[in-house]
Order: sequence, then structure tokens, then C-alpha cells
Amino acid sequence: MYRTDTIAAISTALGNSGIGIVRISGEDSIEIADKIFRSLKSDKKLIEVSTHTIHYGNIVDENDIVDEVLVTVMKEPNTYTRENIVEINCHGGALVMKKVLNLALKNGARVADPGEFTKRAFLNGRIDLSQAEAVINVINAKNNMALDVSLKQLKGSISNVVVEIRKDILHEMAYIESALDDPEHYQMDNYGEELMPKVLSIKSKLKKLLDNADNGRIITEGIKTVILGKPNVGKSSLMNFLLGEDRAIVTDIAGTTRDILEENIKIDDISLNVIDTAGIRDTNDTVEKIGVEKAKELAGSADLIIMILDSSVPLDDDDKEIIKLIEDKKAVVLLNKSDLNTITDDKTVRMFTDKDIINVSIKNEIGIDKLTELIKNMFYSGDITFNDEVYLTNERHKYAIYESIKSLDCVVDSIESGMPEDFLTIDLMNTYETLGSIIGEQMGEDLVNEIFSKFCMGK
Ligand SMILES: Nc1nc2c(ncn2[C@@H]2O[C@H](COP(=O)(O)OP(=O)(O)OP(=O)(O)O)[C@@H](O)[C@H]2O)c(=O)[nH]1
Ligand SMILES: [Mg+2]
Repeated sequence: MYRTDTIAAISTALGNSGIGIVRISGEDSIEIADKIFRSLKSDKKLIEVSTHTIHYGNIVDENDIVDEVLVTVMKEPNTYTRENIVEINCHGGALVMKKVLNLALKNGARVADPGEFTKRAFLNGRIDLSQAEAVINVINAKNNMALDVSLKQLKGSISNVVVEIRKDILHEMAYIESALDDPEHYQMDNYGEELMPKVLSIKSKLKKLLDNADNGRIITEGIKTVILGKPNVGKSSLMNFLLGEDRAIVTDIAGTTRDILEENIKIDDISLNVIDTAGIRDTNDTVEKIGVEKAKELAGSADLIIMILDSSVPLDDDDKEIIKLIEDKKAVVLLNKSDLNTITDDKTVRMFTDKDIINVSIKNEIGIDKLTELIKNMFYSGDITFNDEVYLTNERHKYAIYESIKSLDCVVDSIESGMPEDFLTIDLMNTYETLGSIIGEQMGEDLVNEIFSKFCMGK
């Protein structure tokens, strides 16, 4: 067991919530709690009570009562960290929680590093690394769907896939080793031919994980939604409308928005990172030019583009250039200012694009519900399924899978060029180890620290 000092932190969000938990974990956590807790129900010390019990009393600073609390005592090993844990449920707000934490620190605990509770759970073998990282995602999940995926990952869905694949690889490596040691009992003839389909099948499983990785990103980080269009078509107006507040400056002067503006917007459970851009046009203004370039760049990396056209003016070359930008992307076209005289209608626009076209008046708030409906449909339908799939929501996992596929490609090459079997083992071994890094086997200490430093305090 990984043993260290006793740590403490405020484990709930430091908002205006009226209740919060100070968590203490480590060998001395119960003794430390005893120094600052006075039971209102019994004379027993916390160190004497049974495990997994709750106690009512006061937190005291010498003779001053700091807060009236419920204290949960959980003795090792059946706890989150596998160490002794005391959780103090305070009634007070942020200030009181800080006082309680400080008392714990004064009496022998040390303030926990971000993610240190979960790190201990990992180091003590209670969860594997991909589960630990899923905890980060649970904490950071921006919408219910993300939460769903993270919870699945927490239950070990990625670990399961990886563990299965590693088992298969290990089996093959063991076979090769045995055959090299004991050629009389193990057949090596045509082994390459037998191995090939197995390698290809593993590769396609990994490939599937990787292909889903981008959906995974969409789910935790939000859909990168870029609002694109010429100056003055109403991009910032849409941003403000979706946000429900006047965040972006709206004027009738073309070229108002010169830099990008990014905000998180929710539609149902879907989290969108909406980006308002500078209107795209040929311009000589240096600042505006940079904005325009940024807008084009963003269009390239967007998950979804909302392109806006002004229906009260003729379609021009600038519009047509932007339509080209969205050709290969998921995109919707809004034909704005439907309250004015129509010069450009949807039939005209249809000649240049096959994307959905929606007539709206952003100013009068007409038709935008159709946009949100469409976004919901795009998200919930076909392309992005999230029910039974395993998603990689984490860049490190993604990279490891990518590397594993590369080493499997080497195995394929070696089989094809008839290399001796011990060559195959080397690349199989690489794959095995790289995959191991996802579940925390074969890990350098630096990497462990880096991963856990991403956690919030108190988790
Ligand atoms: N009549 C009418 N005017 C609108 C509508 N939507 C936006 N406008 C007006 O169009 C003008 C430009 O709106 P913005 O939202 O600033 O346009 P933008 O696309 O962000 O412009 P740039 O930042 O310059 O690229 C403002 O005067 C808005 O009030 C609409 O539906 N109808
Ligand atoms: Mg603008």
C-alpha cells in the first residue's frame, strides 16, 4: 500500500451553497478529527466508533464553536482512497468551510494537491488510470451526455477493451516465445498467416476507438460552433440571442466585430462552444484582416458552422466565397433579416449549396427555434451516437491508441516481408506496453503526477 501523510481539502464547490464537505484522508485522519470535533450525542472518541458511521456534533477551535456538523468516519480499506477518511459535513458557507479546513491543517493534516484523493485511490489500486481520468471528466463534464460517457468510462469500459486486447497480444507473444524456446512442441510454420487476421482485428478495434475520439471530444468540450458570414449580416446579433444577453457589440457599421468571441451555450443537454467571428470580406484594414483570417481558420476546425446571409441584399462574391468554405463541413445557412424586403431568397441560395437553409429574423426573434431544432436533430441523429460506444475523451488515451496502431502496422509489415518471429515480438511488445499506459501499467512517475495535477482540489 502506498502510504503517505494525511491530506485535507474542501471537496465541494466553493459557491454560495449552504452546505459543504471537508474531507480528510490518511492514516491520522481520525485522530486529527478527534482534536477538532466534540460529539453532542456520546462520550466516544471518533477513533472508538465503528467504521462507516455518522456522528453529530460541533467543530471547535479550542473552546469556540466553529460549526455544527455531521462527521462521517470511514476506516481503511473500504474507502475511496483505501485510507482512513473523515468527511465533515459543514452547515456554513465558504468561510466556515475554510475555517474547518484550517483547523484540520493546524492539527496535522496537509492541504491536498489537486486530484490527490483520486491519485491515492489509483496508487492504492482501487481504480485504474483510465477510471481515475474519468473522474476528471465527471467533474468537468459540461452536459448530461458527457456525464454519461464519463460514468461509463469510470465503470471501466475503456479499461475493458484495452485489457481484452492486451490479453490477446500477450497470448501471441507467449506463443512465439514458447515456440522459440521449444520448437519441438510448438508449430511455427505459417504462423504469420495465422497471426495476420488477429492483428488486423485488433487494429480495427483500436481504429474504432480512435475514430470515436473526436465525438468524445465533442461530448466533453462542447460542439465547436462557428458563426460565419459577411460583415453586417447579423452574426453578433445571433450570438447575443443564443446567449440571452448582449455580449457582442452590434451596430449597423460593417466590420464591427474584429476579433473572435467565444461563449458556451446550452441547447437542451447539448453544450455548444459558439464562436462569433469578424465578417469575412476583402479588406485593407490590418486589424480586420487578422480577424478575417482567424475566421477562416476557425471554419476549418469547426464541428458545426452557422453561416448567415442577408436576404435584403443581393448575393455577392464574398458570400459565394464563404459558401465554398462550408462545402465540406457540417453547416446550416441562415437567411437573415426576413423582416425586410427579400432580395435574395432560399431558391437563389439553393443554387450554390445543398445545406439546410432557414429563413430568420434575428432582430425580431423569428425562426431561430428552427435552428435550435435542427442542431438538436443533427446531434442526436446518425453521425454522433453515444449510447453503447466507448469514447476516448482524453488526448493521452488517444495518442496511446494511435501509437499502438502504428506498432501493429509494423507487425503487419514484418509478417508480409517474412521477418523472423522474434521481430514480431518486439512490435507486439510495443503495442502491449503502449496500451498498458492507458490503464496505468508501464507508467513513469512524471506522467502520473501530470495527470493528477489536472484534478480539481478536493477530488
Ligand atoms: N432588419 C434587421 N436587421 C437586423 C437583423 N439582424 C441583425 N440586424 C441588424 O444588422 C446590423 C448588423 O448586425 P451585427 O449583429 O452587428 O452583424 P455582424 O454580422 O456581427 O457584423 P460584423 O461584426 O460587422 O461582421 C445591426 O444593425 C443589427 O441590428 C434582422 O433580423 N433584421
Ligand atoms: Mg459582429
